Amino acid sequence: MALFDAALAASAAAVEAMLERVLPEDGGPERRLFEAMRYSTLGGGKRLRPFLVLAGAKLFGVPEAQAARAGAAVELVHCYSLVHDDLPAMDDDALRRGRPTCHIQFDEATAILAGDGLLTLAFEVLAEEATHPEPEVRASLVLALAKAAGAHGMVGGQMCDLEAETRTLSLEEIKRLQRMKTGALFAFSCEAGAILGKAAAAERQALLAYAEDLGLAFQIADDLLDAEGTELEVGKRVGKDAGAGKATFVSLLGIENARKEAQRLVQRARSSLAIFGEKGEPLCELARFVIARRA
Ligand code: GRG
Repeated sequence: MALFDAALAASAAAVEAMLERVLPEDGGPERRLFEAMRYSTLGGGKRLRPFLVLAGAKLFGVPEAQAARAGAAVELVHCYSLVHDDLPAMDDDALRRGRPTCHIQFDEATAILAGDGLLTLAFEVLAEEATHPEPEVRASLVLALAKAAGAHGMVGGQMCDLEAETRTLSLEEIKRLQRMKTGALFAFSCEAGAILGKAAAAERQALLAYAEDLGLAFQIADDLLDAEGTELEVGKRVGKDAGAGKATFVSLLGIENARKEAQRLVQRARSSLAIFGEKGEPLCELARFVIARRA
């Protein structure tokens, strides 16, 4: 586990250095926007999605500088989603990553613009030549991230999530919602390395199968933390789902069965990586981490 912690810290450091480089700073009258973008991106976070990009890219011998750009792009989209998710019109949260949320630290309009700025910057980073010398590869990355983040992916999932506040969803409906809301970005993160490294179809399929189970296991762990964790540990408000009367994996399965389901999914995620042999070990370790984490 110490080895995995070191690998996660190293990948986070590589991506944070890239984020530091690509995020705008200084500026004239728009300086406040730049500050809000940097505040929302550089202040903590586990950097799980960039880890998936870097570990996946390593399987195919992709240079780390290229992988770090794709990792930074997915983290920018993730951070934008958190900024918008915290807004009063959405979850209305004041605490994120142990600090005031963007609209509390700045103001609502600035938080909306900061989210917009982060989302569009992600595509700029992917489209730049430094991400990959071949335009087709860059276009594939842009397309995959657009699909994952958009109406058939994360944003669509968020819409379904809002609907979940007005009626009780079934387990199948919750799985679909979570595959879109959180799973799609996990899937992109796993696919990005395969796109950069022009992986064979079977390898790409294996990574996608891993990502699907990992995403659901991650969400069950998130539901468990919401039900059992403390605000201090998790760095954000907890007990939200029960408070909103929302059906979740935990409310439908119960704590024990939800935990067992997360373990089953992690086992299956790990078995999808068999094709990579020992080289798949960092991704196996990440799957274990995702359900053992306390934040
Ligand atoms: C366009 C208004 C608008 C919204 C965008 C908000 C949104 C669409 C989607 C929401 C996506 C979202 C917030 C999903 C929650 C996923 C989740 C549990 C995030 C926390 O992820 P971690 O644990 O966080 O990886 P850290 O802080 O470690 O990065």
